[in-house]
Parts: sequence; structure tokens; C-alpha cells
Amino acid sequence: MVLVTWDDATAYAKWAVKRLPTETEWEYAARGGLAGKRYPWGDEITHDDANYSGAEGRDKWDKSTAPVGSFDANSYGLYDMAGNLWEWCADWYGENCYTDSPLKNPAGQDTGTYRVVRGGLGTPIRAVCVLLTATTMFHLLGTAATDFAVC
Ligand SMILES: [Ca+2]
Repeated sequence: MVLVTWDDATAYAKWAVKRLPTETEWEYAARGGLAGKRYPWGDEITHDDANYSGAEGRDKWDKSTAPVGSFDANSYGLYDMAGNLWEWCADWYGENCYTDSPLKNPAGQDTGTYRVVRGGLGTPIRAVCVLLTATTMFHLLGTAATDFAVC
């Protein structure tokens, strides 16, 4: 499912008796057990690994999302944890979240202005904590779509 707001993703997760992952849970899942690497498969990215800006190799989508399963899953069996589209996390964005959070199972701030999305545009797992509101996300929908996972 793409082109959904954070509220819609949260409502779906609640209906399914699940919830959106925290940013920490998302990152753990994205790594697929591969620690210390930029992407779920290693430190480099090519168009044979994921859908991101441009099209070549296995990446045949220049300005659209690829169907799930177009690229290899990570070792946890999860698809598109880098590239293809942005995925909502439960967390409010915190500017100092990486330095001010507990080391074990941080759940993010209690309040905020922006929600966290992760995974899109072929960016490294740890490189971005993108700041978007539902309004700004809709302005970006021409170039990026938002998806969600539930846990
Ligand atoms: Ca592409």
C-alpha cells in the first residue's frame, strides 16, 4: 500500500491489531542481521540492489515504485528496506534522538512536529531520519511514495 498518511497507516495497523514500528525496530529489521553496513547487503548500492533515482540493471523504474519482490529480500525476508519508497515509523522526530535516547529499545520522543520515515531513495540505513509532515509528504508524492510496515 502506498500514498498513505501517517494517520492512515496507524489506523490500519490498529485495525490489524498491530502497530507501526519504532525507528529503532525499523532499523533493526532493515539490517537483516548484517551489522555495521550501510545497506542490508553491504556498503555499496547499485541498481541491481534497489529502486532509486534513475533506471538501469534490475532497476527499471525511473519515477515510480517497483513491485514488491523486484529485488532480493534481506536475510530476514523483508523487501525494499532500502530504496523504492519511504516507510512510516511510529516515532516523533527528535533532533538529538541518537545521542539522547536510551541505548536499549528507545521509543522516541513523546511529542513533536514531524514523524520519522525511513528507507526511501536508496539512502543508507543510518543516514537519514527524514522530517515530514503529512502535508509535506503530499507535496513529494510525485517523486516518492510512502508505505508502512506493521509489527
Ligand atoms: Ca529507479
